[in-house]
Amino acid sequence: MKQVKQEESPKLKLAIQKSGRLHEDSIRLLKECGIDISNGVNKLKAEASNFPIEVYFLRDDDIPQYVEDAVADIGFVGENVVYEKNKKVNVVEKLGFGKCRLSMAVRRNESYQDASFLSGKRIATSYPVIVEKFLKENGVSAEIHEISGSVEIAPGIGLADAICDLVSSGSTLFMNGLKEAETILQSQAVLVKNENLDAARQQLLQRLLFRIQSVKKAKNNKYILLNAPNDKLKEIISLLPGMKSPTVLPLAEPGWSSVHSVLNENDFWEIIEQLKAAGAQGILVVPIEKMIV
Ligand code: PRT
Ligand code: ZN
Repeated sequence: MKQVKQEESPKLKLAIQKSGRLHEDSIRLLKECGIDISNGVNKLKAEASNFPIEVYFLRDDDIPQYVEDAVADIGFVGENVVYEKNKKVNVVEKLGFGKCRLSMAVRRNESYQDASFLSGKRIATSYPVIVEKFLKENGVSAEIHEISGSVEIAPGIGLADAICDLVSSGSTLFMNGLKEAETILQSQAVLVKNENLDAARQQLLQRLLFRIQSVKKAKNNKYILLNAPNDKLKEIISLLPGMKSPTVLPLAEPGWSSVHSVLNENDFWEIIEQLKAAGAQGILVVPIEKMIV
């Protein structure tokens, strides 16, 4: 009997870093999005059991190329890598982890005022494309030495007068007698996509993005519960934004109410102080797991 070939439903192919600084946060984000992947530490590929997605484990440097070539539909990768590789991919969403900055650094005793310091000097970096663009924008000509690792030792061994490298805490620079002179790029992990996703995959991406955005919003917000005397309610409510407006419930004790709301992490402490000053008591703050708005 002739078999009718079933049209396979599409899967979204996602590339993430195989190992390194972005690996665990990438897996965690998927998990927070409710996507369980069989652990494929020593594998190239893993499948999700509950979302049409296939995860490829790759070196971060290769991810932009794979996404441009549609070997992967989307990828999680640092903006620093995206801009350095300069491939044809679209940056769709910042992911909120892997934060760092790409900075110029010089010996601690040098006085760096601006990019003109670099004129005629030797700069060691793993980011020649970004550095060249920076020099061009600043009308400075300098010699770029591309090296792939341990860039921070270059000035100490006389290989360069300055370096351009990723910095997070700054301790690597400090330990090598260097200081951060100028930040040229703020970076974090981003979701990139192939420029020509078909409609079915674009729809899957929208579903994934909806989940990622809900996870990110939840992380930036806290749920707050407090008790307020009724004569102070108006003032207290005016301090609280809430998703629509705060929920107010009467307490068993006459003259008191319980107020529930959502606060943004950024103005959190300031609002708590104002709430206390306005007469709020028994303030409880709890994390939000997902936030669908
Ligand atoms: O094997 P693969 O090629 O995939 O990994 P990799 O070794 O190229 O990259 P990896 O895992 O080191 O970093 C992956 C991504 O993490 C980078 O592309 C950045 O987007 C992001 N990231 C965030 C960082 C840092 N913070 C960071 N601090 N990447 C590197 N560093 C290094 C930096 O190069 C320097 O050597 O950490 C040192 C500085 O750190 P501090 O804390 O001393 O300032
Ligand atoms: Zn790499």
